[in-house]
Amino acid sequence: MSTPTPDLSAFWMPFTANRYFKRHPTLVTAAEGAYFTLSDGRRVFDCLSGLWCTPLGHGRPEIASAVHRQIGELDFAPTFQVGHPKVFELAARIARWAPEGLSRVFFANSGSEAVDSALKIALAYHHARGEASRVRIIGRERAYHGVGIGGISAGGIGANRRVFGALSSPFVDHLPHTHDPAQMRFSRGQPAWGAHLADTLERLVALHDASTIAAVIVEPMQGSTGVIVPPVGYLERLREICTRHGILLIFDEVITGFGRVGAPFAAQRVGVTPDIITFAKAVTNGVIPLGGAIVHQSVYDALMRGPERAIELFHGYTYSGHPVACAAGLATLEALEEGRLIERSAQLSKVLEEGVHSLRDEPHVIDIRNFGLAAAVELGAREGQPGARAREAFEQGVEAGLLLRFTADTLAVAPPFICTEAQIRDMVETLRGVLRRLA
Ligand code: PXG
Repeated sequence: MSTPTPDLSAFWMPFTANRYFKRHPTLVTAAEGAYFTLSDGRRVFDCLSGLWCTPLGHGRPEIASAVHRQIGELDFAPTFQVGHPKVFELAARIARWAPEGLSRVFFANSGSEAVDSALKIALAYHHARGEASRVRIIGRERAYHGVGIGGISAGGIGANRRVFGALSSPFVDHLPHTHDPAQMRFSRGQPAWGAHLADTLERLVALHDASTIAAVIVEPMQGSTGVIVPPVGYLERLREICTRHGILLIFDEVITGFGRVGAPFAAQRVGVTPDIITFAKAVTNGVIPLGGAIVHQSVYDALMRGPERAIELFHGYTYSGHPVACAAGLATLEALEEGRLIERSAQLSKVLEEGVHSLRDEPHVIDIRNFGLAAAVELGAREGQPGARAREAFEQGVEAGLLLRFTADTLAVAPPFICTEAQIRDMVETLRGVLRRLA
């Protein structure tokens, strides 16, 4: 059964080639489990769990009924000066999942807001401790921290920063990214080479002085720029240098949080505890927007000073801790726990690793990377047409029954935790067919 195409002109699509899309539209009209249905009735496998945000698969009845119940009971309540029970419950539940010590949760509505909140908390922390000169943020090349002003300042994607320079913070610097194909091409999981790249932080400290640096923010695994996996020992070394210089370490876990890398957070997977973790996406299984920052007790405590009736942090959103989002979050975390889905994610990641690395000798493949239940297949760019080959793979993927994600010439997959081993193997075999048909 096919659904008629509406007038496409009014919606200005985000991060999309609007004119091209509107001439070649792909419309998604329904979703169930690990599949989307397109407007022409075809089903495609949801290779990236939405945009990394639906690990439990689509159409979960327990989340739908929690949301429905919540709207009937309390559709909105402010969290400025008053509270409602579910926001406290969800904060406590998230804190229970977080590494030891990260016990305070600030809510926002998206990953971008989560990042901006975390950066503001870092500045406020140093200010409260009498170190107001610590205003500089250290990000990393190829980092994606969303599109807020803080996020683009710390982020490392030229196109996201270039036009907006006047709005972004001048008090930033960047670590080098860790991807060196000559050293790590086709690594399985964490590359053995590259821990020393963290030492650049020492050079940035020497250059700017620790007294000007508030925080280092990194994605433990860089997701949106093509699954760049942390070298063994790299995050450990960043932690050590930050601690030595009184710099806060922020892990942006908007993609890696809630099981994607086989542990509640990447922090636990690699055994490194940051001072702040940002999250969004999977916390509600993508059903209702929600994000936030999980903050170490000591950072929170440093701000709980001054007169008891005074606001400690001048920051927050109308929808910080929206009751409907909290209901969706509680139902999602309950389902992740009940279904032992993080263990399942870890289990499936082995099948994904075997599968994607079997594509090594297929046409155009120049690198394959994987970490947890996420992987990337990088293709050689077509002469003078960067991105064209991956776009063709994306389009052929849809024809073959896969909704892939591409960035430049890299294809990314991060299937839902509820899928079967057979579905992952099928996804890989379908992708193999697509690669063989590429020009
Ligand atoms: N931090 C990280 C690490 C992200 O990956 C954000 C912040 C921003 O989140 P919001 O909710 O403001 O979009 C992100 C978002 C992709 C893709 O295809 C990745 C993201 C968003 C859209 C697509 O890899 N990451």
